[in-house]
Amino acid sequence: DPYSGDPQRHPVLRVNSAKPFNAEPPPSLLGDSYITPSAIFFKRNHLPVPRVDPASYRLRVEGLPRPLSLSLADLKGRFPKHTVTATLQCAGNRRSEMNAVKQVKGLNWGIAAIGNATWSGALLRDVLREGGWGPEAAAAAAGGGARHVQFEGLDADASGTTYGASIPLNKALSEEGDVLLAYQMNGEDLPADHGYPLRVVVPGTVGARNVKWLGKVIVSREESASHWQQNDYKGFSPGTDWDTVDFKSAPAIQELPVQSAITQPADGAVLERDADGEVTVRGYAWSGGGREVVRVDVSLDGGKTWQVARLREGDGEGEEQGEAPPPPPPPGRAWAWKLWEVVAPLPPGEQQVEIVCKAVDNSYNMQPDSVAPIWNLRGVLSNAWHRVRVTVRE
Ligand code: MTE
Ligand code: MO
Repeated sequence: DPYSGDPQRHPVLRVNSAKPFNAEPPPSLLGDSYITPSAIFFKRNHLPVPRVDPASYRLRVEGLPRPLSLSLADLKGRFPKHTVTATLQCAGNRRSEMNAVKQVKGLNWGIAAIGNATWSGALLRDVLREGGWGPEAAAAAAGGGARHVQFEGLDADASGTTYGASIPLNKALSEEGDVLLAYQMNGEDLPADHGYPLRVVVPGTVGARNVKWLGKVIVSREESASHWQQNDYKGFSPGTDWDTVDFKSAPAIQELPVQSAITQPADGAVLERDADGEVTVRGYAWSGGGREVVRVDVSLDGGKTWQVARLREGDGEGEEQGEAPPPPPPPGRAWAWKLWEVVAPLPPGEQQVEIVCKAVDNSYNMQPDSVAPIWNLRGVLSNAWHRVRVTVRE
C-alpha cells in the first residue's frame, strides 16, 4: 500500500477521500479562529505523502546562470527569514454546490477547503537572485526567454510522475509578491501533510500552485507541463461538456475570484434566539491576487434586504478590551482572509430563514448570485452567494 506511510490525522476532519488523503474541518471550527490550527487545516493530496529525510534533502534550482542545490540549513541560514499570513484555498472549495446543480467531476468539497496560516521561510526572489537572476538574466529573458517558474513535488505516482505546477515569473520576482519557500507553518516545522520539509507559498494564488514537498524549482520559458497545470484547474462555460472541452483553450487558474461563506449557523440548523431575541451569523471572506475584502453583505431573508457585517480584523482577541485592530495590509497585499459577524434581531414566532452572504473586494468585484451560470464541468471557482437555511424557534 503506497499510502501506508501517510501520517496520523485529526479525527474531527471530514474525509472526502482516504487514499489519497483529502479532508476539511467542520465549518464552525474553521470560523472560530483567525489562524487555522495546522491539525484542522484542510488537506488536499493527489498522491501518497512522501517521507523526506531532512538531513539529505536538497532543493534544486535550475534555469538560472548559476544552478543551486540547497540544504535545509542553507535555506534557513543564507536567506533572511520572511513571515506572511496568507489564506490558501483549493480551486474546488464549495464544489458540492455545483454538484447540486449538475454532476461535476472531482472531490465533493464543502465550504472548508480553505484556511489561513502564518508561513515562514526564504523569499523565492532572494533564492533566484542567489542563482544569478538579475538585470542581465532578465534582459536575456526579454528576447523571448523565461516567463514562468515551475515547481516539482517529491510525491510521485507508481510510474514516477511527480506533482507539478507553475506561476508567472513576475509574481515570483516581485518585491510585493511575497512568494515563499516555506519551512514553517504557524510557527512550527511544516506538518507532513502540508509539505515537510519545504513548500512554496504563493499568496493570493490558487492552492494548486502552492507545491508541497518541493524538490525542484525551474525558471523557464514554458509553463509546467504537468497534468495539473495543463489539463486540470481551468475554468469553462456551463455549456462545455467532457465531449467538447479543449483544455488548451483556457488559461490555468492563478488568482482566485472573491469568495465568502457562512461558517455559523450550519445549513439545516434549528436556532434558538438569544436573550435579546437575536441570532449570530459568522463567516469568512477573501479574494485572490492580494485584493482586500472591503465589505460583506448579509441577508436574513434570502437576499431581499441586506445589512453590512462587522469585519473581525485579526483574530478578534482583545476586541473586548478595546485594543486597536492590527494595521490594514499594504495595498495589493491583502493575502489573509477576514472573519465577519452579524448579530441580528429576528421577529418572534417560529420561522424558516434563508441566510445569505456576499463579499466585495477593493476592485469592487462581487460574487455572482447563483451557481448555474458559473457551473463548469470540473466544479472549480465556485463562489456564488452562500446560502444556509435554518429554522428559528422560540
Ligand atoms: N503539492 C504536491 N506536491 N502535491 C499535491 O497533491 N496539492 C495542491 C497543493 N500542492 C498538492 C500540492 C492542491 S490542489 C492544493 S489545494 C494545496 O496543495 C493544498 O494544500 P494543503 O494540503 O496544505 O491544504
Ligand atoms: Mo486544490
